[in-house]
Amino acid sequence: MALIGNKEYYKGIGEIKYEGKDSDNPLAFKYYDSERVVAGKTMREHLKFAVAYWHTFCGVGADPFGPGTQNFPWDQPTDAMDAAKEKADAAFEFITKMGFDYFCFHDFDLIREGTTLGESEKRLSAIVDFIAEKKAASGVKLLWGTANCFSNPRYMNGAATNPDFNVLARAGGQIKLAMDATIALEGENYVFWGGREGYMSLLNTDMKRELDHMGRFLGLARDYARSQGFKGTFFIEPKPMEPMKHQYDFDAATVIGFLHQYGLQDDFKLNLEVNHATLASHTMQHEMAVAAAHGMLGSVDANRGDYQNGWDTDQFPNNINEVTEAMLIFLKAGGLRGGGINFDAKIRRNSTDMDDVFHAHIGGADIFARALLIADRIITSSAYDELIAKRYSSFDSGKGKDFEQGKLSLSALYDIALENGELSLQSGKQELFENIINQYI
Ligand code: XLS
Ligand code: NI
Ligand code: NI
Repeated sequence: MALIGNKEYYKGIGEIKYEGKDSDNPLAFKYYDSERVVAGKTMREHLKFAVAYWHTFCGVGADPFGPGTQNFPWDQPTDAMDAAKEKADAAFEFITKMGFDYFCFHDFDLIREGTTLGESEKRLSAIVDFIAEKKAASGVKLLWGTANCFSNPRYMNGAATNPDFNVLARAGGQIKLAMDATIALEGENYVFWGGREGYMSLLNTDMKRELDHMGRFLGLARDYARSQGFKGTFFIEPKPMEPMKHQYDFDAATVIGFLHQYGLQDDFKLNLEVNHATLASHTMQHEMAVAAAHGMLGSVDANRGDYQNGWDTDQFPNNINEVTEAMLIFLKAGGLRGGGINFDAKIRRNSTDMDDVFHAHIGGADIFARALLIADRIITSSAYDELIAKRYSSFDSGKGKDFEQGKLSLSALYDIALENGELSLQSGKQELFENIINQYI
């Protein structure tokens, strides 16, 4: 395959191809057959896999107990622009070798932040020009861009919810530039993950004022992007905590309420992340069902947490039962509203070979492809849909239908209850449902 830069970073690894489940080639897809049609669309169209710039090309494996373990050649140059170009070369080499169509970034994943906002602006616009050429040459697209308004110490008390107006203004300036970069790279969506929008202690926090600021701020950001011709969707990515003790974008239900409160519901949808769902004591399926019920199932950050310790470990997905249940909701919702499946996941600190990140993304793509196939078979060939319909069939006709159509009062319910007398129990049949999932896996 043709390399775009002149150096090869992932040496000895070619384009990853589909070889089927009986292949014993570890560097091949076993289930992700990009052009295979499932439920009316190719796997490529359904899944829109994206590589997360931050984990795959910036994260070097540091943890609170020790420094990074992965020494990337593109981090060597001392000049910011040289390092950023090398990183982009490596990124496009990796994404094209994987055969994926998309990537996602934070502003300062692309290039190191400058010492002033003006310097950062120059750096960003130079690297955006460079990446625009690589995009055009490779056909790789931008699923979404975002701004990192949580790492720099200036944001320790939040960005849009900072009690200091000047920090809020700085975040505004930074997000304007991140939106400019996203628009210049033809980003299909723009994400807000409020990394420090929340509080460490409620004692020093005026919650109502902070929420009002965040609502107004997001409206300004939307208006700016729209004025620049951005037609894509804005996504909020819920997460209940970490780094803050409590974050305002707690979960899907909280964010949907917030969006309606501040009049943002027509432009914003949700980008849901598996490990954020579990941190909120939900399953990913729950979060997706909540979003889908409101027409706001926008995009997915795919990863998984650790079942024993519960942290935001951002591991690559590999639990077929969970992903199958998620893909059932995905298919029933008619897919994602504008987004895709972004692998917001990192290899472990002790995974230090250059091929480890390939194994990680191959596994991630395969588990989603396999789950998509299984979910489609459950919907088309099993009794699953029929069983659910049966549970609700009392609303399909008669008084149940009248209720759904708004034709009954509470007194009418009283009359029906009197007339019915004692009711027989209706089983939820949970074990039967669980067995169907298992049978089709
Ligand atoms: C962190 C978030 C972050 C967002 C983008 O937990 O998942 O990576 O996806 O800022
Ligand atoms: Ni996360
Ligand atoms: Ni994420």
